[in-house]
Amino acid sequence: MAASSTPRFTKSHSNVVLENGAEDEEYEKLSHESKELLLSLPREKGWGHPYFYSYQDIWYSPGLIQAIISFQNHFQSKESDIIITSLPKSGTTWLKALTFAIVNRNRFSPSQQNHPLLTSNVHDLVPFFEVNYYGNNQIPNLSNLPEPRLFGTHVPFNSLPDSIMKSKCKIIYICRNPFDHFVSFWIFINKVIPSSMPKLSREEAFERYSNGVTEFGPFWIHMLSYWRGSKVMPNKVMFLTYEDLKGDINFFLKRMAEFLGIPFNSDEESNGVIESIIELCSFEKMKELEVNKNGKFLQKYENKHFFRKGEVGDWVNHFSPWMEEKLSKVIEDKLGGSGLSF
Ligand code: PAP
Repeated sequence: MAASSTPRFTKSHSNVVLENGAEDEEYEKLSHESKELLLSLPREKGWGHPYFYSYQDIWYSPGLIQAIISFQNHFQSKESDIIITSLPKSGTTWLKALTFAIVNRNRFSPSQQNHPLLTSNVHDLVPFFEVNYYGNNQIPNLSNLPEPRLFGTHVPFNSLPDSIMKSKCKIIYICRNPFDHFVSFWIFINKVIPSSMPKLSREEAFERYSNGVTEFGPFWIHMLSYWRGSKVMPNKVMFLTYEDLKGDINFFLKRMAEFLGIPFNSDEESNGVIESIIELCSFEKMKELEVNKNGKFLQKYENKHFFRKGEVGDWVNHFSPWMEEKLSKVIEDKLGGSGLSF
């Protein structure tokens, strides 16, 4: 079916079938228990999936809920773990690369020609709990991974496993100005949406975004969960924004290394290690790598879609005045008084 035609959904609450007969593959693979759980959860039309379901106040596609429950029940944290957390499309790729380069700088010099970040997509080097490890009904044994273990997740703070909350592991979070966040998300989803589903118009996507219905949204609940976590547990949670990193990457790179307990020493500072990491992880460098031009993540997403413009303020090219007014109001309503602003 052509991506431009518009399939409709027929729906019993136990199955999701597109009018053209294509089923939501992800739904079909779920365990009986997960399907039962979905029956009890609020549901809204999704982006890139027929439906999202609200689990612990956050919207997810069906497969993610099963994976997150497994992650919550089975993951055993170690004190040395480092967890990169984010709202999708907020700078995850960049933050993972920076963290990988900082943590492994004694194993892999950031200026060396065969650095892993030059040949691998960073999402393969720092895998996601809910996608790579606990997706597809897997319960992985992660105890033998080399330490410190680096993981990624989009799960909000309040839904992280108890094991993470009880351990002394470190969490670095990144989010982004909702205006640019919306644009990045909408464009990305339309690039990766299955051909059996219609692309989302800007207006339709914006309506859902403003109502909080995005995968891992509402964005304000996600951001505030980590914002508050970072206030209550500043040694455990570091809160960053994409705009922070764009504004002064040198300063925030040093802060990250200090937060992780591995500050740059004066030799490293004078030998240009910080600048080498910044260069290695820069948008321009990463976007042009062969692996990021032609490779795929999870045999599904083309790596090139993780690199679009990499700018602050691109939203002005996509918003009309009514959208600006509406999103400003949502931000004021939801984040006003929290101390978090963009
Ligand atoms: P993900 O959640 O799917 O992993 P994520 O990396 O969080 O995506 O966000 C993608 C955004 O970060 C894109 O922004 P844009 O759509 O506004 O362009 C992408 O271009 C940007 N990005 C990716 N890598 C980098 C980087 N190394 N430096 C700066 N921005 C980057």
